Amino acid sequence: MTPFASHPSADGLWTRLRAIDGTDTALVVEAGVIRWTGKRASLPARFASMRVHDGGGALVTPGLVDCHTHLVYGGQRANEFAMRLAGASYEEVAKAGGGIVSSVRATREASEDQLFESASSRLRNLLAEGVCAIEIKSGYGLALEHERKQLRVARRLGEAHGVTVRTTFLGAHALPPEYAGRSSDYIDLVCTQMLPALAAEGLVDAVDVFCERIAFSLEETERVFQAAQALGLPVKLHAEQLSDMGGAALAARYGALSCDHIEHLSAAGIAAMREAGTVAVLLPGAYYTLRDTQLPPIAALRKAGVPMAVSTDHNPGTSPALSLLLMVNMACTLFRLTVPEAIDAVTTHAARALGLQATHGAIAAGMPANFVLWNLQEAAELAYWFGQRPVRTVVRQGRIAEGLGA
Ligand code: DI6
Ligand code: FE
Repeated sequence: MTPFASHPSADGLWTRLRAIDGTDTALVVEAGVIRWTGKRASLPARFASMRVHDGGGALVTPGLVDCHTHLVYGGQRANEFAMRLAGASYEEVAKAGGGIVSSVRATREASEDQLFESASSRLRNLLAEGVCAIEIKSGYGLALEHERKQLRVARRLGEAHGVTVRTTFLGAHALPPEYAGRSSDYIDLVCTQMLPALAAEGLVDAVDVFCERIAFSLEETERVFQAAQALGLPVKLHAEQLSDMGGAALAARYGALSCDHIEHLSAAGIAAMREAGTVAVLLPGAYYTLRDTQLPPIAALRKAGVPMAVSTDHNPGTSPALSLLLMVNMACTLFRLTVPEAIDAVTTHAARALGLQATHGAIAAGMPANFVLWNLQEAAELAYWFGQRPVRTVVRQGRIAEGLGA
């Protein structure tokens, strides 16, 4: 693999670009940072002599942000997909020893290098589509050494591929088999040993819990949030995916960055999220794979002004999705997001769901250069096509990562 640091620098004047609103635009990159952006005609004279990158009229957007993934795991679960096609429900598969726990087995068996290789090949699909920042959760190790292995791989992926990675500790994803019937003891382990140790190693940017009747209760979720808060770590939550547990309101009380899934989110949950400034992360890939019929309360979220993000939720069980653009299409088609909402959902709002709004999800002076040139005429095409790879050029962390011979 070519080291990312040897990719060509994106420094210079990027011109003949079309902004999302259709206006003619240009931008200047210096030392990997966007120094200026605006109409070409108003380019300050001091930039006029810079090396020119001709955009050729391409549409330009901020680099995409995939704000909820479980990218690092061993094996895959196509067999369960087949079981569900033969009639089993997700919960039945989980109860029969499949589900998350089967990925836990495979993840524990895999070496760090094996996990790195398999996750790298998945990550390449996302990067080729313009992803410039990604969240990666643990949660398939469920024991200190294996959660550590997953999070170390996540950090390595960021370095090797030159992509911003935010790691999320999801030790409370499922009950490991050795703790069967001892959920409270496992949560103790998560709070008093796993999380403090991994945080001390600098491996944790945020903390998440799967709050659900097949996973952890509201009370257990709160214990994990308290442990995170004591360490000064932000929280997020897998909330109200299969039932209304009241998780979103709890997460909002802890100032959560985001509540994710939220198909069964209540009016009280929405109000609490609005108060706390918590982002609603919509995951159409899981909704689609599970053939869910309970739509997230989009109209109410919109009315309340809760920012909505969209992500792949890449995971081997409920969303083996490796295309964020496909999720954009699905968020529009299945959830009825408008095109501007769907674009914000994978840029500015997704960045906010990771606490990265100062550096990602927008094209603005002072931000690191993360942007994508698309072979498209208009912004609606980003949501309209599916299965197309319309990327022309990706500039990631100030380097030309894809296209232009990179
Ligand atoms: N919610 C999900 O949809 C995934 N995890 C979670 O907390 C499912 C993960 C899996 O089935 O492996
Ligand atoms: Fe998830």
